[in-house]
Amino acid sequence: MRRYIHAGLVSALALAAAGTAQAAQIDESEINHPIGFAQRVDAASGGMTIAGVLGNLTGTESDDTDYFVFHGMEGDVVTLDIDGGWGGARSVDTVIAIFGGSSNEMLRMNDDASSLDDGSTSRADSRLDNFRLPASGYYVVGVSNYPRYFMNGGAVTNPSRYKNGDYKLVISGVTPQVQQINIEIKPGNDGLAPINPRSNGKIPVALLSSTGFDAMNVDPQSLSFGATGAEASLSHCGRNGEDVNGDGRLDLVCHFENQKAGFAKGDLEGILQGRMKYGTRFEGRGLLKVVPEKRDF
Ligand SMILES: [Ca+2]
Ligand SMILES: [Ca+2]
Ligand SMILES: [Ca+2]
Ligand SMILES: [Ca+2]
Repeated sequence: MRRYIHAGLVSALALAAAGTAQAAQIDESEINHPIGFAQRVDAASGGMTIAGVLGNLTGTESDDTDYFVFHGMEGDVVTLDIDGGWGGARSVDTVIAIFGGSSNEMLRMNDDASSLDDGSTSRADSRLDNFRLPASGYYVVGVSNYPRYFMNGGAVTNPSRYKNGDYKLVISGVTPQVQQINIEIKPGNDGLAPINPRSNGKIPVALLSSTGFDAMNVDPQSLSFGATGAEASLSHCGRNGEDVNGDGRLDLVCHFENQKAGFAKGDLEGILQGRMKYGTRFEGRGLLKVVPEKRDF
């Protein structure tokens, strides 16, 4: 599990969940097994629906187990719910479990739900209700089929008895993470980046990759930048990464419309906000100085 934890370089702050936000839809991306290859999933709203398939939907059945990893906060009360496994394209009797800690200790497991829910036609669909996360960090959800039960560490019993089918995994109750990243406004400029709010130009901003943040996995369309961070000022991002600060990692340079960024006299920093392709939100702040035309002084 430790491989998912970014050595404390990434600070996370809890953000109140937006109650009205819709659950994110995420497609499973193989190869997401064994447990060390779990697919990273996160949602800005704290709720997500993952569309997955155990093995093949037609033809010969194959050996498949699916693992997904998300970040949650201590005290989050999380529900993991399988829908449509039974009665899907190829009915499969699912088993799910949640793992945590550096050795992927199995924290809870369910085969058949204790009651039917809206998304399921059979209790063969698994559901783990109200699991309280014991600590802030990364948790792995495993999806398997009966009678391949999970064990500590993430492997399954009866490995040869695989069954295939599609399913939806609904994860709810997770506090969304906001990752803090480093940015550089007007990279290459020594000292404070000068911003003239009246300019019709664009402001380049470098999103700096680090141990825990790969700028090349940013969803460019999600970016906003300006005085508050919410300004829809994006013009475009570079197609390819470039190593702006010479640390050997590719950074992403994006350009924002100066006038839409909303800077005014007295502003001391610019705020960038966005999301990773896998859903995690991030924010970065950079120094600047506003330099109005001389007649304003
Ligand atoms: Ca799969
Ligand atoms: Ca898999
Ligand atoms: Ca269900
Ligand atoms: Ca089951």
